[in-house]
Amino acid sequence: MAEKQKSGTFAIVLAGLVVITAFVFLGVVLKHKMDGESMFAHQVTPSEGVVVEGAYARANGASAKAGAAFMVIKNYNAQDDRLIAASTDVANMVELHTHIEGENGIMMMRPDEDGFDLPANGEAHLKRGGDHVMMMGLKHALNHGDTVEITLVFEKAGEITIQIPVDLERKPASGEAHH
Ligand SMILES: [Cu+2]
Repeated sequence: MAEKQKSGTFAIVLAGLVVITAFVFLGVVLKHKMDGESMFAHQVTPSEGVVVEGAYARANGASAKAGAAFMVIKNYNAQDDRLIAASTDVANMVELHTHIEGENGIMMMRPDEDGFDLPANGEAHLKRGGDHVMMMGLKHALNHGDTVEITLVFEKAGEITIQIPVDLERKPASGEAHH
């Protein structure tokens, strides 16, 4: 009888240990998930040698559902890099877009899945009628003078967050088409 009770107690203790171990494991997994909040946090190091200049954002009118951002990205590093993603709080979705000429000769924009080349010691020009950061599903109007925060994600340089002005008055540089 005493022997039976003993093994019964042992079984309960064992079951308890299994439960505790499971909870500890779950806790570790959850903590990991929260630490890795940013999708790219684990695979990039802080950016160095990549500089963004002349950036601005615009949208076509206060009721526009989408806006775009343009800039010059300079890579002072000796290795090629690539802009692979971007995000912002002002839009539901951000895509890297480029313009291609359609069958009818009309320029159309489409997502560039590969991202934008950023050659070693070179530049990437995001401009009207060319490559641009597309902000889709704007949560509010982009008013002239507003500031928009955009995080750019580079393959090697990692994340760079920039504050850029909404500029509805800037004209495309000569040779650039309207967005
Ligand atoms: Cu676009």
